Amino acid sequence: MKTWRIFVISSIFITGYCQDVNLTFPEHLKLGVATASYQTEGAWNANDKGVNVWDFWTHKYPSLIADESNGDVACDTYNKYKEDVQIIKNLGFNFFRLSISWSRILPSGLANEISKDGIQYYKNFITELIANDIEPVVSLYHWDHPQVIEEMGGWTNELIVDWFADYARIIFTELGPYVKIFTTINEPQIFCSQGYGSVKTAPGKLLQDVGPYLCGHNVLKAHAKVYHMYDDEFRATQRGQIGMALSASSHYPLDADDNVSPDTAFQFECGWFMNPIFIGDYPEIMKTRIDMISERQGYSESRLPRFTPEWIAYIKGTADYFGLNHYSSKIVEPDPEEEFNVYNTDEGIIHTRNSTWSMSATSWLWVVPEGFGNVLRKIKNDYGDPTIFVLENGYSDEGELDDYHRIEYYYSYLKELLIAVNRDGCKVERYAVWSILDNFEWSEGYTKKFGIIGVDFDNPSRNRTYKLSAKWWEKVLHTRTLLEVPRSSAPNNYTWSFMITACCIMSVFNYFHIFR
Ligand code: GBH
Repeated sequence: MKTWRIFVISSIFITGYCQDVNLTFPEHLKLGVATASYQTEGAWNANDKGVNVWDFWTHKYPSLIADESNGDVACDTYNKYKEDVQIIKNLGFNFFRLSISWSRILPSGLANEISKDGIQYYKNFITELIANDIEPVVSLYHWDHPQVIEEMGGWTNELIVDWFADYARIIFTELGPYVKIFTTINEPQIFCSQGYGSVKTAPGKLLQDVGPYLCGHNVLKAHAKVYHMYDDEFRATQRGQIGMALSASSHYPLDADDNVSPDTAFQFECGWFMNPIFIGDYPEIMKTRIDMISERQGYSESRLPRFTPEWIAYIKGTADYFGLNHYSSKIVEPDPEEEFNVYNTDEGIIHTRNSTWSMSATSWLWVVPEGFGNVLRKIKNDYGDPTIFVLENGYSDEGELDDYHRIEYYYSYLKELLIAVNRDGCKVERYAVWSILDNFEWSEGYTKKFGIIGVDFDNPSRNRTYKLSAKWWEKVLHTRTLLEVPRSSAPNNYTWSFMITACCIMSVFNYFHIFR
């Protein structure tokens, strides 16, 4: 009887611990960190660097930034990149995602004048990474185009397609020999809708309704042109991969029977760019809704511009991987006012959250680990099982050094990632932490921190400090296994439910034992 009892109790524990998930990172899944030029570099006027839209915007309208700050110095990565490379090497990350500042390479915005200093800075940075066994992953554009280009209309002027391609050719020529992964453009849906339809991000032009789609249209053309240029002029010798990065949330319906709203929300957020690239042309739901609403608003033509069949074919297939930035999820429902023929937004969706989701320091970032797995599976199913690079994933707080919540976030999200990869076969080959350093968080200034390394922004030397999450990551990287959140952290739901179940089963067993 006693042996039996021991057997039952130990099986409860064993089933508790041996979850059905393989928590080991497969060999082909490389782990890295991500940053962006304006958010980290500083040196905004070093040598001949030109002014970009974020320099101009933060200097002219400081009140639009939460703490009235800017990226003039930021993390001073421009001067401290060697120190950062050592940190990344010691932690054991496989790759480093950085972006290039267009106006540091082309002070006049255009290709007539190339900055030797700009090229040299990135060459030094990238060769330093390679010398330390860290793979460079390079974005050509993370929101900071030259102000002079903006004066000429920025992303709303179709000529930017050629200007961007000229800039890209210089990067491929100078840096392409060292770089195997390029991202053309980071999160166009954010800078197109917020930069050309609101004052949330530079250039902050209120071209409501029309501007965002015009921007998106030129982004897709510019991306495709650069992709084809890489194919024609560089791929044979450089043999790299090139794609675009989009942020995509998971969407859950408020009403379980609503099987339309989640996909509609996804199409307006991600399909806007990924449908033309992976499937061909804008998503049907965007075309029908924007056409219909534009007509009701009295426009003579749809606010969503159309591609010719030639452009549709030219854009389709221009990605060697699906670049995904993922942070959070949303609850969605149809806007009830549409029943009365009131159209408040093009997508016609109300976004809320589930009250059980815990929050970060950032208003839109709720912790919903299962949403990560969902979005990976949706990409696999909807876009033909592409290679996926997760190029950003992270959590914000107020800057605590004992950042248990950040570790819990990474633990729970990575577990979902491993389920999607090891169980469901999602082809994820890169995963990047956003971010290695606390940095300039756009309109939130330095008030929100995403780093696993803290930066002292009050100190001119911008000292770096390891947070607990960096130390946790170091262990994960050295074992290539997802490790439990350190003990002193509050038990998570899983631990609680496991303990309660174990107690119940044991009492039931005792009950029978006594009355037998
Ligand atoms: C990333 O974008 C950026 O690429 C990176 O530069 C940035 O530092 C990082 O996020 C952290 O913010 O629900 O209407 O309030 C994330 C893009 C922008 C996606 C805001 C979610 C919510 C808009 N996110 N968006 S809303």
